[in-house]
Amino acid sequence: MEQINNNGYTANEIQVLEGLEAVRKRPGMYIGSTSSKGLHHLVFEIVDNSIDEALAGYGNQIEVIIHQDNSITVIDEGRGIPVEAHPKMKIPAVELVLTTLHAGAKFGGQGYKVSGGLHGVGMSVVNALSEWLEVEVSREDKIFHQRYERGKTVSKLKVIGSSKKTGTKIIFKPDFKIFEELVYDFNVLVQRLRELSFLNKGLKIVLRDERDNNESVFIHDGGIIDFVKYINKNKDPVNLKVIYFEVKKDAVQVEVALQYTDTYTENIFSYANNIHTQEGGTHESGFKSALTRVMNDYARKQNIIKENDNNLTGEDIREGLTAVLSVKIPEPQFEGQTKTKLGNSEVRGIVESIVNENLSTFLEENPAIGKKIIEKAVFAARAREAARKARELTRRKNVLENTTLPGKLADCSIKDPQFCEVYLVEGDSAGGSAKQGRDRKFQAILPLRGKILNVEKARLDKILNSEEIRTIITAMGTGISEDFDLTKARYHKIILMSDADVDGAHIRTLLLTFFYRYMKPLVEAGFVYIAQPPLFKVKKNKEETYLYSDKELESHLEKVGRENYSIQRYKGLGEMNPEQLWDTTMNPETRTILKVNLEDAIKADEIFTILMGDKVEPRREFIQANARYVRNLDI
Ligand code: 0RA
Repeated sequence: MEQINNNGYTANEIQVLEGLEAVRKRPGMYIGSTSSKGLHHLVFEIVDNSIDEALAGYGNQIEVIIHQDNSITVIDEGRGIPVEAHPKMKIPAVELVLTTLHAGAKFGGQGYKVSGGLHGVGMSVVNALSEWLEVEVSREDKIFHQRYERGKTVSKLKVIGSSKKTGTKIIFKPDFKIFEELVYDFNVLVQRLRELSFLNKGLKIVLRDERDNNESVFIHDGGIIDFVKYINKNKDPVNLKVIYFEVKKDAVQVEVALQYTDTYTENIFSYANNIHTQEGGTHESGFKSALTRVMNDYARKQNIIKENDNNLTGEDIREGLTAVLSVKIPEPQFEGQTKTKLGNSEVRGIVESIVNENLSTFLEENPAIGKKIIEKAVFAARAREAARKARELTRRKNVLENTTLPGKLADCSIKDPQFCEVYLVEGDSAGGSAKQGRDRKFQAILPLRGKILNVEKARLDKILNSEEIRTIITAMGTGISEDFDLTKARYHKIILMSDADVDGAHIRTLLLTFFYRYMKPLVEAGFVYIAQPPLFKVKKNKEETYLYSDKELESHLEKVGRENYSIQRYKGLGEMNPEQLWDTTMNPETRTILKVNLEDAIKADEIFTILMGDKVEPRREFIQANARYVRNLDI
């Protein structure tokens, strides 16, 4: 006879419950964090399962609803989670899936399981971390229902109605005992659901927010072709029609979409089983080598590059390229620091041969487009050669002057970069105050004169001709682009400090654009910050208070009473003396600095293209739409 404890569970099942207790004890191990990120992760975990069902050919619509109380419903039109009793455990399969770690894999393990990928912790983790969760399965003409609380079953699986349709509906409320943040951000869900709809063509995803009756519907019959168009919507294309092919080989499904634009940046977004492989991997390297090879072969065949000319480099060929590469494979292996690098070695050759064959064919059939693309790459190669010469010149100059560091940099005395910070300061006068006010042990100051070159509108050779930019590069110590080396960074905090006015905002954006385009790993490492100087000083009797926003000013004035006070509005950093600058903006004990976070590379690319690129109309729209958030953003 089986031991039954006072919860009414059998010994077998107790083990199951203990499994989920582990999830509640260390949620971070299963969903990364209990911050807002983890909270949103719960939704994606459920949605991934519905997408697996759709990819297996069952159902093509998924609905996500945010309720008033921030509980979430996910509905799909798949087969419905099986309900029959597990032969050994004697509990319904659906209950097992929701109360056992990794039980999902035991059922119908066919097809490409997204849920076997990066996150793939299974729906039981969502259940464990929810105050409550209810499931409704429509199957066999019936609707089944079951409820759980904090991962524990609280009601039997019951038939609550009948239905001719099939599908699964899951409602859950994230547990306030687990999560630091309980409010869902519509835009965070939009971002990922839109991405999923691009990656799974024809799949309709509806997102409804009952808190403010907002709704977005995502459906892209063009799949990743639409994705590329979306990324390029504010750029001018070289090939109007997106190049696309989709091929399946040895259970590996490969989809490629690409379009060249007249920009200078390379944008390759690669995915494996719907997971953005930020660190690349075998699929991406297979793609890149095929692209380089096909383009060079074609250029030689067309006699655009001659017998004695060098080959075009991969970088020349990828200048201005936007590509989405999506592979779906049975058992993806994720490696790398953030587990976003595809490791399956067999995928490299498969992608490489597919791209070789299909891209060659495309170029043969579309010679006019092929010629345009090759000519662009040849131009890029020339510019790169000019840049290389400029760079060598810079190197040689530095050697001649016998000092790598620019004269106007006031360096810090400590040498361990981990503890060092550098302030890039707008203007010589603020630079002077900062030099006097700083703690010279660990704070370096680099004053910048006025606006740096807009790197979005220039190629590398021109960029390197700018003295201001060369100064920044030498001060950072890392080199740029292909020469960039994060381990050589001289400071682990790079703090942009500019005036709180229109020009200051412009300078900040120019600097950010430069760091994003030429020293991206520095941004990704979280080394780039924005200083927050105060906007106001309120003086009442002898007491002075610094305030950092209009809102702060308002609530401060409520407190002190609106009599006998004076307000000073700071327009520039130069209006503060060294001591004030230290107290308000530079002292690590009291200052606030904003870390520049570019987790979403697509969004970041879009913002920089819009803000710094050629087109005026999207820029105006962006600024109008974001005016409330970005004070004084004027480009
Ligand atoms: C296991 C087996 C089968 C379907 C599912 C799981 C399934 C899971 C989820 C999660 C959300 N929606 C879902 N839809 C289906 C196959 C069942 C069969 O063969 O009928």
